[in-house]
Amino acid sequence: MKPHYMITTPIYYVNGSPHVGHAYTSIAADVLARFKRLDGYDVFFLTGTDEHGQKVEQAAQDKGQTAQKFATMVSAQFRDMADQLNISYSVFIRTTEERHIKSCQALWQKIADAGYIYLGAYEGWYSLRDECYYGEDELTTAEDGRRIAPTGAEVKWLKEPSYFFKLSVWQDKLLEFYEQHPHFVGPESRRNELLSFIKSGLRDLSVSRTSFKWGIPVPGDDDHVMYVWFDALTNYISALGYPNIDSSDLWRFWPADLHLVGKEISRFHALYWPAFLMAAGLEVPKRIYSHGWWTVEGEKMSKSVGNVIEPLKLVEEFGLDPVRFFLLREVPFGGDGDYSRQSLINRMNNELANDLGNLAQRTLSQVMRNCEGKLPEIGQRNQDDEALLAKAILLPTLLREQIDRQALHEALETVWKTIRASNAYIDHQAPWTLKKTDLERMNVVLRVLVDTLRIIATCLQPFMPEAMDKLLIQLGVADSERQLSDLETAIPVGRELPAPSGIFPRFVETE
Ligand code: ME8
Repeated sequence: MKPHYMITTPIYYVNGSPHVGHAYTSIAADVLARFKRLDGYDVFFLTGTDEHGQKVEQAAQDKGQTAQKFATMVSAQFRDMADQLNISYSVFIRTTEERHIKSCQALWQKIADAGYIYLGAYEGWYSLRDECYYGEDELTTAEDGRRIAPTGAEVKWLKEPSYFFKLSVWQDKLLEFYEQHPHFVGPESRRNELLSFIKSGLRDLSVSRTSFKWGIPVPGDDDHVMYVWFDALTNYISALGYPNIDSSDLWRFWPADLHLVGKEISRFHALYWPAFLMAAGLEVPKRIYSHGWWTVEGEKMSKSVGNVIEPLKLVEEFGLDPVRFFLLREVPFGGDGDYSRQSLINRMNNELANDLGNLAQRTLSQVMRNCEGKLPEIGQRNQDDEALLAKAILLPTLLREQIDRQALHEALETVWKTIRASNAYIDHQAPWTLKKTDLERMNVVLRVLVDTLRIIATCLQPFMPEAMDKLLIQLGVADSERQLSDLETAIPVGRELPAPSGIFPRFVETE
């Protein structure tokens, strides 16, 4: 029996096309999912689209379309993006699917039956853009008198009948939960923020709307549709077959191991969602990790500035794996990052083409030329050989721990340290001169390099699946030998390697 692991991305709003921010979360989640599979886990990886709510209704109206048709079109763009980015999702959920709607209504009913939902009236400062209310103390006033939310969105005074979720009664339970699960929220700074938010006092949460129709009807009261966040968060269990938890084979994946989200939605995931689940008597996910936000050449990405980076255009120009690598290598995961074309090109040329690409090329071309293209014997190793191999052999252990902390940038830096050490080793050992002086030693050096490259390529598969597939083929590693656990078994001496070819071309600006 394999251990199991469930990971999710946010489900993306279909009010606009996918951009590099969405691609970032999906790629990061994909790396984590692939790493867990590589390590022998049975992985359930969920992504999808969030299709209800006033923002979507309005975006559809602006385009003169029905909300359903518009949502279907934009959802297809998100799915296409996921496919083109090689995102290995298990299920792509849409919140307009019947199974999801039924699931939300069942969850609502369960919470209402338990006494945690009541009808009241809501009035307050509402932001259409953020789809939430703000307190007076959170607002600023613009020069023209408009009231502005901390996100920069305009707010308007709104009054409507509304169902409320009794969030206030969960305050102590949440605090207790946070105390008992110190790793529930990452990074640490986010956990502290959320803790002080809880301690400042939780108010009941308005969970229905009457001001628009594009949403899931509240059971027993068709005048109300569910607040889009109640609807959206439920995707994480509707995809597993909730409420049919006894008959659904997928329910074994609950509670999820990780909800990966952007930092702006951590409150929804780390407060409201656990409270809903506790109220329904369900288990709470194990961890919520929020990563930072990307800006573009120092500016916030926005349609009006015209600086939105489309992920598929990046891929077209630079190739998929270099883009995946760049996004995860460039900034510490959890912190904010800035996209700049030049830094992408630098990473591609320095770290992919020079550091890793050349190492592979230099090693494999010599095996081809000087060992008849066959894997040399392990032979008699000296201290230098053992030191490099010891570094490489340690990689899976180091990476496991880093991946479980979502420290993706650290994982890459760890691998790159071994790549740099391998380059220093090849320069120092100079197998090209050993060819003339000591053939036996040359064989040992080349074998050490091939074995080190095999470990490096195996560990990098989650980050750059296509490029590492190419490299592993060139290293003579069969499909059935690519799990972390396979690294304990040496590739037999004499295995024939195919002719090597470049894996990471240098990027040269054309004009
Ligand atoms: O919030 N930098 O959907 P959304 C980094 N439907 N990540 C970014 C980003 C940026 N500039 N822009 C977007 C929603 N993201 C809800 C979620 S979940 C139950 C419901 C990523 O389309 C990041 O993951 O606004 C962020 O949390 C998500 O896209 C927001 O996507």
